[in-house]
Amino acid sequence: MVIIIGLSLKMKISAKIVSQIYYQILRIREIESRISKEYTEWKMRCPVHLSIGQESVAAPLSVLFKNKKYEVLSGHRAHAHYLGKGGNLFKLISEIMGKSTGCSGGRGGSMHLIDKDVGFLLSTAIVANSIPVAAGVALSKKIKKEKGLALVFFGDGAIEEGVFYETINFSIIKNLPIIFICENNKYSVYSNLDVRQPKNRKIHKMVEKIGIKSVFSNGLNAIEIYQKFLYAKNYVERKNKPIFLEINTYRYLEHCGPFDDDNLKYRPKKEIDFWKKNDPLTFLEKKYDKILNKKKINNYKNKISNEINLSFNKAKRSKYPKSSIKDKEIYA
Ligand SMILES: Cc1ncc(C[n+]2csc(CCOP(=O)(O)OP(=O)(O)O)c2C)c(N)n1
Ligand SMILES: [Mg+2]
Repeated sequence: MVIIIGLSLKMKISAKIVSQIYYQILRIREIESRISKEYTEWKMRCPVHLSIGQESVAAPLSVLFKNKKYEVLSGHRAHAHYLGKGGNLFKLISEIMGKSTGCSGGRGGSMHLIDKDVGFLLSTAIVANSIPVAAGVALSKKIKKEKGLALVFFGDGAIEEGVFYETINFSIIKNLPIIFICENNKYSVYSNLDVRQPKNRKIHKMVEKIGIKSVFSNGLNAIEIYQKFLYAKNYVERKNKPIFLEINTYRYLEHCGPFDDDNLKYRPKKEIDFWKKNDPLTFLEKKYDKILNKKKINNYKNKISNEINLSFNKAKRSKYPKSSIKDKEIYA
């Protein structure tokens, strides 16, 4: 099958792309699940915001944006983006364990991942904080006439911060090479969008009215997400303009931590069941059953399991940073 690359949303998809996207979703799922499982062993002490359920948003990075000319910034829920971008699993686990072999030297933890070697510039605990920084990255690229673009991931809660609107405005005026990705999981901690934003608001439609091209993707279908990312990439690279992408998705676990918190009942059971029934992995397995057969999936699982075992064991054996460097490269 051929992929028609262009500014059309009607693209054919190859078996290779389906397999690559599925593999990356599965890989992120298995890694996040292992973090969740091992968290109670007290080897990881920093807070973790896991992306189980939301993996398909990050998966296209591994196919479309691996090159270092594409620079990624993220927020507090960043493991998936780091992994999708080609971040090293051993360095991620080391970082969460606070080891010197971590991507941020063991001093950042889960919410402060930095790995310039793969074009992952930063993640931050302050909601919306990375949005203006990403515009700065894009502006710098434009001034220096560098190839590539900036991608910034944030949640539906981040668009409630003033800096989001300032940055969208600035990026339109300056024609910045940037993709804004709003990962809409409907919740900011325990609060549903209903109590935070006007009823029936469609975020991408509201943002489009500011004057930026906006695209929505159904988060249930990872291949649609991939197609929308490809469209966004072509749009920015050919038109030299910014674009906004809203993807609806759902987190399975608690806002922060390794467990589920369904007992708190802030999310209707019907809603949780709907998303889990339409899990991104099951969706792809059903839709592309000829490509994603049992043998292939088992091979993938074995490969991923080996990678996870090696990385976790090596991270556990690694050393903590020396106290003499405790004041270096720290910002507050
Ligand atoms: C400026 C700021 N306000 C509040 C918080 C506390 N806080 C941390 S995560 C979060 C929820 C953000 O929701 P969203 O942006 O939708 O991301 P999600 O957790 O759903 O991925 C909040 C309010 C913070 N870290 N920074
Ligand atoms: Mg959210």
